[in-house]
Amino acid sequence: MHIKSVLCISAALAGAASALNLPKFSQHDIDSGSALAALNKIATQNAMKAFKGKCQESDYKALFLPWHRYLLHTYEQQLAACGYKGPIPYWEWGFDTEEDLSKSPMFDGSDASLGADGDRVPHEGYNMSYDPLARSVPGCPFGGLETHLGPVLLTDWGTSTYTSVENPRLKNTRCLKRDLNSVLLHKHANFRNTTNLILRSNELDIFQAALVRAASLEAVTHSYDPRFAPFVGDQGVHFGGHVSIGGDPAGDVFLSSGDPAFYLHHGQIDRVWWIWQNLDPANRLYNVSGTPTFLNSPPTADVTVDESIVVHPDFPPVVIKDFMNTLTGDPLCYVYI
Ligand SMILES: *[C@@H]1O[C@H](CO)[C@@H](O)[C@H](O)[C@H]1NC(C)=O
Ligand SMILES: *[C@@H]1O[C@H](CO)[C@@H](O)[C@H](O)[C@H]1NC(C)=O
Ligand SMILES: *[C@@H]1O[C@H](CO)[C@@H](O)[C@H](O)[C@H]1NC(C)=O
Ligand SMILES: [Cu+2]
Repeated sequence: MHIKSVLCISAALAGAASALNLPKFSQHDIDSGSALAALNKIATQNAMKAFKGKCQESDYKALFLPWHRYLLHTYEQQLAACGYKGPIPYWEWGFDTEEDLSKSPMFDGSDASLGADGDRVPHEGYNMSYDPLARSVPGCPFGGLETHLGPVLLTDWGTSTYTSVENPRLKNTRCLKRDLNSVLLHKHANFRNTTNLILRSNELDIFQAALVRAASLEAVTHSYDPRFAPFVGDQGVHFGGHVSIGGDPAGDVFLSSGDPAFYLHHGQIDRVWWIWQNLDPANRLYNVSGTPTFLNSPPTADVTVDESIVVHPDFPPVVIKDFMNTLTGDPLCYVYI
């Protein structure tokens, strides 16, 4: 969303790259983000080639990616109803992995940010700051924003235990908190992580597993059925973005969308999927893989693009197929740049 921040490609990677006719990237290109920008550009060119100019103004597994794309779409519609005419920006994690996240344009307290870094409260656990947004500079964007649901599964700072309330649907008003952590972002969502995820995942099921719950790309490929790889060890960019925002409710697996930063993080998730799709649209644009149940429990049939996804409670079910291609104009009409 903001502008600023030794060649040793493996045999597998070189093979993958040449199959798609991609340029060869040096390690420096990959680590600096210029490879990711180049991949985005190729994906945009491919997407525009198929574009016929008819756009008008206007859970995990197979569903994970299209479902969140629909969620972002509903959010954008809600923002438009409130007078916001722009698109949802994406959070390019790679720009924010070297410095303290409080210096990120996302979180620096400037007018265009999503709030400032609050007072630091030392704590154990990830050993990072604990930033209660409510205590941040008066007048800062979202300062004092309240959250009402849950918690459902909220990490207790300094421990590996969780807080939950008996009925998470009851109103439980408290101030939004964050626990910004660029170390975790660097560990899971640096430019190398994101670019390798795109370059090395030739199959959708590998891509999904590595993005959402990778032990590592290698473990996904060799140790598990990628469709059902468990959440263990070194997780992927999706986890990285979530935990580096942290706090309440962003650190709650079930309620993380209560922090406005969620939508910029998932904007980037959608962008990464979009780039991956549009590097090979003939094979990837309409491909879904997996089953609709979490970790396939209970076992269910493979999902197809003719099935529906639902974002409760205010939006109608939509057919997955309509959310695979972002350039049909019905309903989606966007590219990433
Ligand atoms: C936590 O950070 C403090 C200050 O940087 C450091 O002194 C301490 O050793 C760290 N603790 C752990 C467990 O890493
Ligand atoms: C879709 O992805 C799955 C999993 O990666 C793969 O097995 C299947 O062949 C792909 N289908 C198409 C049409 O590319
Ligand atoms: C992400 O990058 C970090 C640092 O380069 C590395 O330690 C980690 O294993 C990578 N994660 C994955 C899933 O590749
Ligand atoms: Cu998420």
